[in-house]
Amino acid sequence: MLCGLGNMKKLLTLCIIHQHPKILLGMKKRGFGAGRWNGFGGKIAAAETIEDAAKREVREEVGIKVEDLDKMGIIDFEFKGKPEVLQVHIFRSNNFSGEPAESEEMKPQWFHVDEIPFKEMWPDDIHWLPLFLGGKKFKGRFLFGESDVILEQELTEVREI
Ligand code: 6OG
Repeated sequence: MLCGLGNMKKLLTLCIIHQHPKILLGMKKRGFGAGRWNGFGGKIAAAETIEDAAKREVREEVGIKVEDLDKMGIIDFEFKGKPEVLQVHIFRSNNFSGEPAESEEMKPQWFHVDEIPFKEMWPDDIHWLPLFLGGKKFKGRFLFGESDVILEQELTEVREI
């Protein structure tokens, strides 16, 4: 965890399996973001690389093993009035072993890229998922206000992440 002048960054992973034209999402059943479709991911444990954390979270939440991860983006999420910044490291994988299975945290489902349930996702997703699906890398920052309304946003395509 990085601590600076009054702000704290909490690193999180988010992994979306993309086998064109489908993506695998999970309905979050509990905790932060419950009731929304999202990729799989979570916190980084001590002595774990961000990529290892991403693989572990996918295994724990949907029961599959991913080998090759591409890092596609990094987004800082801020919530008005809260000092904590969530820095989410976003990965893509197009292959895995095992069968996606429901866990205590997530109920998985495949979606065609033309039928992504944006209304039941975090409101930032509609902005960066098109870049992700197009194989573009990006960096961004979103500031959320009450009821998870986006107050400010920055999103830039980058060459290297
Ligand atoms: P746990 O707290 O359950 O991990 N996450 C977000 N994902 C999107 N698309 N938008 C956001 O906007 C997000 N904030 C957090 C990161 C939380 C999971 O939710 C993701 C993690 O995969 C605010 O351990």
